Amino acid sequence: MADEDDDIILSELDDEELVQQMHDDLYDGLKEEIEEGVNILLERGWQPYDVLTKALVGGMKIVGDDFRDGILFVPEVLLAANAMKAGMFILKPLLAETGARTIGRMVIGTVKGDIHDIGKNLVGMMMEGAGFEVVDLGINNPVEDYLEALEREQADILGMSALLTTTMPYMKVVIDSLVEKGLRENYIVLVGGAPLNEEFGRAIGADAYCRDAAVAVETAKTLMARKHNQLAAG
Ligand code: B1M
Repeated sequence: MADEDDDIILSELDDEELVQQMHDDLYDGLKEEIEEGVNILLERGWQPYDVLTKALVGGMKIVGDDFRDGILFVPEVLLAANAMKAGMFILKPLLAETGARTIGRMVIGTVKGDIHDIGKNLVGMMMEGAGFEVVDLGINNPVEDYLEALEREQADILGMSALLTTTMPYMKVVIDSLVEKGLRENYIVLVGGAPLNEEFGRAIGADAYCRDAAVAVETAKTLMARKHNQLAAG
């Protein structure tokens, strides 16, 4: 695909063609082209959130489908992920600009055994954009890391991400640990990741399963407001 794309001048494409081309470029792991595409859309007045969801997340969905179907393999998917991250890097400060005051502090990390971090990073970015403070623990976190960070950061919210059916049960290990230590009620626990669903969130004792980053923000706001009301009521 790269050869035939050599002559394409991104700035000459209309919005729809450009988004389509960015999906192709993400698929091909073309980091610089993705950066250029993101900048062009922003210059054309696109909202950062729309660039993120339509051009980047939309493109990653195609990568995911072909990975699942054995058309793409780990090295290609890694390149696509790097290109996606480069685009997210440009959008991050712009998404954060919309936030005003701190409405809560969240510790977030991908669980032990799992190295997927794009979705988790996106949630962190959107939470910051909405006015939360976010402490990102990165990937492959054992229960001790979560517990230590929650205490150290005096966090309100624990966010956990898992993208593998083999790693999602680890979320329950973390929640059970909070229960055992009598700390569960101190935190709002939100979980997310492609293989999860609401039923799983309920079954492991999370406060909520969040389908995507926007839902994570809305859920965090609602549950924080409820927490403040409960505290005020004594
Ligand atoms: Co992986 N991988 N991968 N992978 N990978 C999946 C998850 C998979 C579904 C692909 C497939 O088969 N279709 C499959 C899992 C199958 C399963 O468990 N049922 C899979 C596999 C099998 C694997 C390996 C085992 C492959 C191998 O080695 N043979 C391996 C595992 C490594 C490990 O973790 N130990 C592996 C490796 C990799 C790469 C390293 C190549 C790369 C990760 C790079 C990186 O993250 N830095 C990768 C990628 C990129 C994917 C896919 C293609 C894309 C994931 C992604 O970034 N999506 C993925 C396919 C898919 O998901 N369809 C796949 C975009 C992102 C924006 O969406 O992460 O879902 P997502 O996040 C969303 C929501 O889920 C939610 O909000 C986000 C934003 O809207 N959300 C949260 C996520 N976390 C949240 C936390 C919250 C709230 C909401 O907290 C409050």
